[in-house]
Amino acid sequence: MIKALSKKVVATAILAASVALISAPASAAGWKGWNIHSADYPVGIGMEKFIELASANTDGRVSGKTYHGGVLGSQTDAISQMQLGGIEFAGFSLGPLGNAVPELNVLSLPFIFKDMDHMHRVMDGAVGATLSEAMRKSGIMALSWYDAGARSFYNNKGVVINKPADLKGLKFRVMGNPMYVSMVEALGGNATPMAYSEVYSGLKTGVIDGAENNWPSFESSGHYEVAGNYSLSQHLIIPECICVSVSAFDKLSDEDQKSVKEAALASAVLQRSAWAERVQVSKAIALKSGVKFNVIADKGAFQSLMGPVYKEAVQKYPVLKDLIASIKSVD
Ligand code: GTR
Repeated sequence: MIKALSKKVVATAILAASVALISAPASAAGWKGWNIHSADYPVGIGMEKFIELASANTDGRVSGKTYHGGVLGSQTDAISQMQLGGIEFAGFSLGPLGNAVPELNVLSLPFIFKDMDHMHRVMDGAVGATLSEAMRKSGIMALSWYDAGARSFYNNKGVVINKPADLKGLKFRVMGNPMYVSMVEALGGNATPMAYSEVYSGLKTGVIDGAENNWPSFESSGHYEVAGNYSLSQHLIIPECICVSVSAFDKLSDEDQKSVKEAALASAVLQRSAWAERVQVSKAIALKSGVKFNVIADKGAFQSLMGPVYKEAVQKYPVLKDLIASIKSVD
């Protein structure tokens, strides 16, 4: 009986496997997705929704799996992997992507956006479309924009940052884009680029005195356990994307491309609402654990030191001049 049953089970399994094989899409099966954060982080939630909808909308002609927690390497590694065809989709920060796409560096200019709403109006409008178009040349394209809040400074030296002079003598970790080094130096601090995965131990061992990030990353990475002062400078608002490899996307039919794009747009709606919730949760966790938090009353003092950063950026990337003007013209 047991033998007979197991034969039946095996036969059913073989049948199911062959049906799956026959119906498996030839072109876009098994897209690999990169995420630096955990699956329950807003980017992870968005990416899971994206691939689920992309698959449903294309009757399985597109399918894939998201690798969370940075197991596929740093963002710098993932960018080259996507350009070489090893990764098909990702939840990238547009900050470090500026190294591959000059236009994107406009988003790494400190205080370029008035607030999150302004950023949404810009990214969901003509500037967002221009940036998306510019990205294609790098082999990476953005299908929709995700939220990543505003980044603020935190440190493990007990310094309450209220004015630029408070950064003096502190060494901050920054993301891998030289613009952030210029930014911290213009404020009077020291900066060192470092991979995200190394920041926790850097803070713990004192290799760095501080870093800068949004509430969800400050909390989910555990940085709040080793850096007890968070000062709300909100100096950078850098969106993220559901990005796909141009070569993988171009292999799809027009209809499937449209479906995949729709999946990305729908996932962004979910990601943005998950983001808003997570900001509150993360802030509460950090404060409950004893993090000292201060609102910087005079952000103008920080802003007024950014002239050289803008100047250097425009000299290096002349294309930024018009983009800055376009962003400023959006109310
Ligand atoms: C996070 C962002 C990551 C990464 C990280 C960092 O806010 O979501 O993609 O850019 O910051 O500081 O490296």
